[in-house]
Amino acid sequence: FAGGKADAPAAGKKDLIVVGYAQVGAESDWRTANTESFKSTFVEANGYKLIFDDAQQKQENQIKAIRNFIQQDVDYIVVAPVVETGWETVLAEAKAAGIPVILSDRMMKVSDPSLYTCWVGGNFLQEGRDAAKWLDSYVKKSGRTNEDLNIVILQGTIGSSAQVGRTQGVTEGLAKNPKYKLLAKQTGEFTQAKGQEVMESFLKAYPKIDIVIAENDNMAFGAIDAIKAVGKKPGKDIIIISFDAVKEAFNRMIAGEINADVECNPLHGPRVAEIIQTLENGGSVEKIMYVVEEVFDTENAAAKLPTRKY
Ligand code: GYE
Repeated sequence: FAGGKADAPAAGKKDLIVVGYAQVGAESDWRTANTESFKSTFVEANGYKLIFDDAQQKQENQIKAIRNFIQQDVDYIVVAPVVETGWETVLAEAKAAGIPVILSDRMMKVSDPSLYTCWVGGNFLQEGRDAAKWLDSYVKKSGRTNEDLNIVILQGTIGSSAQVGRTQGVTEGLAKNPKYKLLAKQTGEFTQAKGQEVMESFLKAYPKIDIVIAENDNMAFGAIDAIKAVGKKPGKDIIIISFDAVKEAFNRMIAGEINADVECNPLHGPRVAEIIQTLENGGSVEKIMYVVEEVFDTENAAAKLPTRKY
């Protein structure tokens, strides 16, 4: 024959494992690092063929991508779900086709956990709690315990598990101290442009803002520009706490513009590959796998920067 599956693999060369990755989009530095992690891991030299789809932050696009993967009869489907809910139907279709679905990064809320194989990612609730804890220690150290502190939150994509967990962790923590006054929280969609826009409107609406909590670094970068534009000093006049801890955030901490950053590790490619290898070998994997993460601030940023991988 010429072509066709029958004569494809040469002797000794195993079939490639075909993986469809339904990615959220390209909204942030974190996301770029995550995409790169998958694209560099799932290569032919490692025995894979990757079909990559960028959903441009739209759930309907991700659902379409998953349906395409099913039609192409891929070996595994990996999803970083934009939002938590609304997945039952398409996951049931994957299950009926016998294709395992691995969730990575953000979580899904489904009534039947057998609809996906496992999940690996950051503990967003813990990250939110860690941000509030850092604020507590900052307030003590800087002797501001008797001050009323006005706080705004730039939230991520509403309904994404990264937003839900971080907002919950942060607001729980803030509620423990009556000196913390949460003025407003609003989504900046995890993007720099929207983060800047929302921060501009916060600065207009509230003459005294002491603390900004940005649910990712790119929104923090946008907020920094908005703060500078009104002649205030980010990191000094207004304390900034962020999430992700991408390289540029380390530069901003070193410059004193971001005060603290809660790490969220995007390098899930090798983790998902390990899961797939375990499954290929007939092994079983944990249902929920959290990645260990740290908190960085202006005190250790310079020392840590050389060790950072994203
Ligand atoms: O924090 C943000 C990205 O889901 C953890 O998505 C991820 C978040 C990350 O856009 O930068």
